[in-house]
Amino acid sequence: MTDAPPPNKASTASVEKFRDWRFGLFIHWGLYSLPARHEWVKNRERLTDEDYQPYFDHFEPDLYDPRKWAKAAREAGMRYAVLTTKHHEGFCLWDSSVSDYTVAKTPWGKDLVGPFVEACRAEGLGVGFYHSLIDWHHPEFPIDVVHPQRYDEEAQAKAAGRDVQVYADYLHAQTRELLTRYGPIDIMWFDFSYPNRLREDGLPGPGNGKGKDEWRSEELMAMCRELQPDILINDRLDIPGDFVTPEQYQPDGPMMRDGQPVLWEACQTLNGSWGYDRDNLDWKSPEMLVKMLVDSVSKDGNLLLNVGPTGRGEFDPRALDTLATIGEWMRLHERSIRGARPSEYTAPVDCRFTQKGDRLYLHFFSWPMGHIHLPGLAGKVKYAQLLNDASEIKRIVNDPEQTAQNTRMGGVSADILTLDLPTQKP
Ligand code: FUL
Repeated sequence: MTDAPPPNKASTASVEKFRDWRFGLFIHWGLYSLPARHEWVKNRERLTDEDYQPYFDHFEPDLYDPRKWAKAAREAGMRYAVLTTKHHEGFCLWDSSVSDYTVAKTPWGKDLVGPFVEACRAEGLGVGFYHSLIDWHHPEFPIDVVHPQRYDEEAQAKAAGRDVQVYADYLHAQTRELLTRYGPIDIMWFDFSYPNRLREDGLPGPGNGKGKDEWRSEELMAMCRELQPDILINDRLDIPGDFVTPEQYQPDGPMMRDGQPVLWEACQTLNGSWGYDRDNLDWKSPEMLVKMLVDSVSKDGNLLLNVGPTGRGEFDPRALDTLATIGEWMRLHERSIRGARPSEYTAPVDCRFTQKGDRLYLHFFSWPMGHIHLPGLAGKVKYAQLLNDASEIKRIVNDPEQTAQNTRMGGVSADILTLDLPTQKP
């Protein structure tokens, strides 16, 4: 007999699996990949449904090969992938039986989600579905104050007659389809909770706190767990989920909820957009992204790194290069990431510790050129080596010079372990 998880919480096994993965791929793909100017283009440019229709009429990703995506993720050292089944624009990447606004009705004409799930499974990746709670296309979606084209009076009046429960039924039916058609799914990544704030002009803003009533969040979450008992659900339904999702920032330390540590995953873009954004030049360097990964793991979190495929279904070469460079780093340093946890020791400035069993990994964000002093670690480290080539690092315990310096400076600690490092960063 297996232990059924409590209805409001994922099982410990699912939580630990997710913690061990540490690094995942986020994929934002939809009609917005065609205008190629950010996934919020419909909102940002106040595009009407009519303006947006050409993207539906021209959606034909003839180069779509999710095995290539899954392979690129695997080689980058990622262990799971989360795909946008539907983003805020409302377009469905699968042949939903409750909507005509699906890939099945575009020139492409067939399901994209099933092949994605199969490809991930073939590469041994966990699978997650991102699903937007808001919908700029559905006729009964209530007044959407974050979608400025509906701020005008005419739109407000129209929205007043909308039946939010019809939309909630639709949302629930779609979630049910996603969780029954494709076998076991590891993660349900709903998006998003309305931020709790007023608009600048003082009118009630998106922070009306009504999300969970509009979406019937508790019922929705219970259904997900009933259909997929091992699933993990994020925190964007306006009720607590299994993990929290800091977006585009690294938290200061392990994340807490009600005074207790909480499972977390930072999501980050490769550039200034989640969807494919052709002209965006704001790319993060692979080095910066590796630091984000290390930083997350050192604080007991995961990193979900995003790629926005093109309208033809490929990853931009710049994204592939970045993933390959991260993969090269992971090839040599994966042991310090996969399954690793934070350490009880405090790392020196500009360094991070991760730990697995009795192995302590010290990561340098800037190379100290010579040696580094680790207070409190003398006598605790039996052997030290560089991770990339296993070459020995000489250890000096309570270096007399260092001790003298400490004494001159007021004495920091008597238990200093000094590591003798190459002057050149390996
Ligand atoms: C946000 C969305 O509005 C963005 O487009 C993106 O999907 C990000 C992960 O979540 O809330």
